[in-house]
Amino acid sequence: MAELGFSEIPDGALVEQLLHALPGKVPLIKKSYRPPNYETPVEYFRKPITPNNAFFVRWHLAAIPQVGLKDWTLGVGGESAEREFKLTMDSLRKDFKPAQLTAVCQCSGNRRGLFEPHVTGVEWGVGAMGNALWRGARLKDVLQKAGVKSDALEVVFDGADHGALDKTPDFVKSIPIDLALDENTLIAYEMNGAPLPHWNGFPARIVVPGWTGTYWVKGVTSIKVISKPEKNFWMSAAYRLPRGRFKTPSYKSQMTEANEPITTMVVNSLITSVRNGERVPRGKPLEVRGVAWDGGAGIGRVEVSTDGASWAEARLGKDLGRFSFREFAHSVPTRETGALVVMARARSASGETQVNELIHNPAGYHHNVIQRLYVEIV
Ligand SMILES: Nc1nc2c(c(=O)[nH]1)N[C@H]1C(S)=C(S)[C@@H](COP(=O)(O)O)O[C@H]1N2
Ligand SMILES: [Mo]
Repeated sequence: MAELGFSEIPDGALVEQLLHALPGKVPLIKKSYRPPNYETPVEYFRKPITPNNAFFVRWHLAAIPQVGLKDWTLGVGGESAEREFKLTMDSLRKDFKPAQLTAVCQCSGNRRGLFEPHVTGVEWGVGAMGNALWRGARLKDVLQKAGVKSDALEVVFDGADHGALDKTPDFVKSIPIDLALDENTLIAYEMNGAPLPHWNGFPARIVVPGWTGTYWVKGVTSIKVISKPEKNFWMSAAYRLPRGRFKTPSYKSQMTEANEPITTMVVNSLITSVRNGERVPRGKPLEVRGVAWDGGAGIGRVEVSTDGASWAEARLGKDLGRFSFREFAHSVPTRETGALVVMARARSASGETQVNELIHNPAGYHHNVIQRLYVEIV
């Protein structure tokens, strides 16, 4: 903010590892203050649900208005909707049957800071993600009320935030019409049984389970059904991957010769019980625990290795649904002193596995390289 002596900081220019608490949040790892980009420290992933006050914060634009419930309305319409109307929070809560599901929200660029060679953008570590129980109206029910015309192609969302000095294009995102009509796509007004924190999209956000966080528009104020591909900076230039580089579904109406939008998350895992460089007394079993997730198939299995050659199947925790974190645990005996390399490899129910080598892409997305944590048994 100006009073702190910052001018506008371009996305990702300020690389910091300071812990700092935004109002209503516990101290998180600050990447930039304006716009606010804060990641969750690893310790909060030791439980499968990420608390609201520790949930990561990612904004592209610096002006994020404090939305009052009395002033907030959600406009629904667009050229491919039969009707146009505005919803209040009261009507969103009362006129549509509430639905809930547990789902991971992960930034496309989570782990970008681990890319080698280095790419520009917010230099995230491993914590630009969180898992929560989301409750709200199904988007399809709201769209049904509006009436979806047969030429509908995409549904586009806008939030209350905008660029400072109007230099940056407004953050607007669209999803394919079939995904918008999927029963799991929500307009969420609760997160883990409480209203959404301001930083995570109060009073309502779009929840697109399985898809990366960029489509989960926060502080949503407008939903439009459109018949042509949405073309704005955030759809046409940002959040794109070289065509065919990942085995994720395509967003057909948004493909170009060169690239395509990012869609679902790739399978991944995070070890939460072992610190790189940790020294463990011989004879005490090494507990390897963590969470695994993917783009919506669900986790099939997680394997653990301490030598990079042999893999043992870990126990999986409670199934909280195919869009959720899945806990895993494996106990490794430590009979001899010496170095171990602790690795976890998740496999989705559809057979995708984490990779050994980084799949490079210019924007630094989809980092799911198997972690290697070195432990010394002493
Ligand atoms: N209105 C608005 N919604 C947004 C964004 C934004 O900048 N503005 N960022 C998106 C991106 S890129 C991500 S990763 C998620 C982050 O959600 P969180 O801040 O609740 O963790 O919000 C998404 N929704
Ligand atoms: Mo993101």
